[in-house]
Amino acid sequence: MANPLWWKGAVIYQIYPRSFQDTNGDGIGDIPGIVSRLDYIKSLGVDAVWISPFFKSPMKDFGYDISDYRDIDPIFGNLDDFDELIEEAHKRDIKVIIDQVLSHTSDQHPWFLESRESKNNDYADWYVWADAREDGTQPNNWLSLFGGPAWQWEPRREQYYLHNFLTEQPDLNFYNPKVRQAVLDNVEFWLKKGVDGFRLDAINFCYHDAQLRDNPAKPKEKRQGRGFSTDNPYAFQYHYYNNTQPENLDFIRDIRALLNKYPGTVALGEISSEDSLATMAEYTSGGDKLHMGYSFELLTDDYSSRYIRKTVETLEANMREGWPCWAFSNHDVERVASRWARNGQVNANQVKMLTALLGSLRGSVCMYQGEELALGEAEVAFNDLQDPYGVTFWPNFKGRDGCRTPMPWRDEENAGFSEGKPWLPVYAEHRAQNVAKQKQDPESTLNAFSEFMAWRRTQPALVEGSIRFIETDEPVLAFYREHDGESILCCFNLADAPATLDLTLQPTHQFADEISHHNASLQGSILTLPAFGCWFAMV
Ligand code: TEU
Ligand code: CA
Repeated sequence: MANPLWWKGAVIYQIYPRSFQDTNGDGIGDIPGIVSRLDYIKSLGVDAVWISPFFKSPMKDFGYDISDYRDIDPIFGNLDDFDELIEEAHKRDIKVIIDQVLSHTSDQHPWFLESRESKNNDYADWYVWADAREDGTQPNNWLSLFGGPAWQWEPRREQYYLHNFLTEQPDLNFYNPKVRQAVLDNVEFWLKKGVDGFRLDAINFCYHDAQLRDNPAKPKEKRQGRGFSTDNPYAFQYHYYNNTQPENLDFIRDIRALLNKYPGTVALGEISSEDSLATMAEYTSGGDKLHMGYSFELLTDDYSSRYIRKTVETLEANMREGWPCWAFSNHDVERVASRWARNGQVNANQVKMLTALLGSLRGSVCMYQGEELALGEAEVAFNDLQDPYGVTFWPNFKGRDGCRTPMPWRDEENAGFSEGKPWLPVYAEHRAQNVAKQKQDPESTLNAFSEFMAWRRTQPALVEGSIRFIETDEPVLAFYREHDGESILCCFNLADAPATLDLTLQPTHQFADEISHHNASLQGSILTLPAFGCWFAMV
């Protein structure tokens, strides 16, 4: 019997399908491309894939604007290809998590095309419609994350509709029970297809404040950008009312009840609220809501050991029943290899250490395609830019294309990604970091990644143990993972110069060979970690 709790401590490899592997030369990655790379994914030693959206879409937000929830966009293939993907992944014991974008649809979705026509059609109340204020302006001060007001005027109805993201992504009205049921039916369609779970996009955005109250202003010193620049006016408000309403919890319970009918399936919620650590705890509590919350807290610029420890401890303290999911990179933020680089230089040893650190935190982890290769953020010229978010805020914020460029597989034109012209150029520096080359090199980050993951699997304390930090000074971070009477001490040097730690203990076993890429040495009680080194020992 398969383990229904497979997701606890799982390593989840995130695939951005447009940029993974193209098989038909149109320059866009596709589902057959993912199938063709399943052996590679297996060799990484990961448990699951999370695939960003591949549903029918006008692609204004590259698939996060869905016009048919039950079909594959022809760019990516068809439903038969998807069935094959599930079958081939499962043959290799790889679980498949797919994205579900429930809070909004595309403006080309049939529900919206009907809804916008009049105030009394069958779908009139399926989206969030509101009258203009007396002077004709928007109903309130809510903003779109991607720029401008969150309200778009619709002349057919002479009303505004709400969109938290692009104008082409109208928000569904979850106060309408028909909407909730229709959304759940779409989710069930994929459960019946045999998926193992969902990453629930922007799941705290389903409900808005029914009274449409204005969001309060946020003082300058409180503004911070997680994935968006602090000069985006979105950062100038507290988003108390346009998302994270208490009603969300009821809907999440409905999702969980549905998943419970399909044992072994999992819900990983993307939560980006004002206080996302507290919200994550709330959204994953009680055993009747999300299985896992996806934390944004390590997608920030701060990599100090102080910050990482505080973040993890705060979440642990809040989250008693829930299970966290950590990530350093995804398709929305600058890749960690450059975001946390010193002097702008991607450093292979740092990336090896970060892989080990992420893989040692308590929780599940998402590793984004290319993280195993130490890919840094690509520079994308304005003329090549695809992301509308980047186009709006250029050059202060360059958008998300820099983390979305194609995977480099081989050292050749277009890096083995496509026979045609890629939708975003392959980044020249990435070509030299290609998979084929790294496979040959015993010291590569790719091999360090697979070796670490293979070793991690043999250590239940790392997969499911508790976490307890010890006092350290910058730049060292150290904690115990404990499980069933076994205790592994995990130490990391976050800086580009050697550092020491006084341990006053004698390990029963040091893991040196297993993680040979991270050489450290213990003399007496003094542990010396080389630049970006790490060290593991059984104590
Ligand atoms: O992102 C939603 C989201 O809230 C994050 O982008 C977050 O707001 C941002 O990083 C700042 O905190 C999801 C998808 O990941 C993104 O690609 C889509 O564009 C967006 O939803 C709309 O569907
Ligand atoms: Ca293709």
